[in-house]
Amino acid sequence: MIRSIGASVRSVHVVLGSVVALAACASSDTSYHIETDGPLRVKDAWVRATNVTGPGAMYLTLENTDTAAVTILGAATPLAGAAEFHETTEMQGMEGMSHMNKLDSIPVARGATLAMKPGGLHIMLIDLKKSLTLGDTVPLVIRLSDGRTTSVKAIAREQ
Ligand SMILES: [Cu+2]
Repeated sequence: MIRSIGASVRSVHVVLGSVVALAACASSDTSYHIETDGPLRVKDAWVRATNVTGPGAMYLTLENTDTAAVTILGAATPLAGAAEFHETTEMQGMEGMSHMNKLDSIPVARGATLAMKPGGLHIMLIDLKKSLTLGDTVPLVIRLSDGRTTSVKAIAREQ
């Protein structure tokens, strides 16, 4: 199983194709940075470099190495007003348009891996407090329903 998405989903916003095309580019970076802290093992965490303040997007792969299922409830970074877990989906019958749903909780089964990448699951950084230039580090803390946290450091890159 690659991932399981929580049932608790609500609609946040609709974005036009031009924005989404940017987000759909697959990563070609080969860096394989692994961080282990708490019950989640995180690797290859990155944010899209942006020279404007506004929403940013973070991607990472996490594995639940705990002895039981965990539930992700949220995330926070000092560099943004809010960090939300979103999933991008194509809107049926409306070419070029996609839709982002905010996930209020994300269950991750024991041993399961959750891959966040452009065009799918991502962490939206809302109200970025500074531009993200190549090589910048963005710290983020992921919060679980049992109160535990996992710290992540994401590197800014182009895609
Ligand atoms: Cu989003």
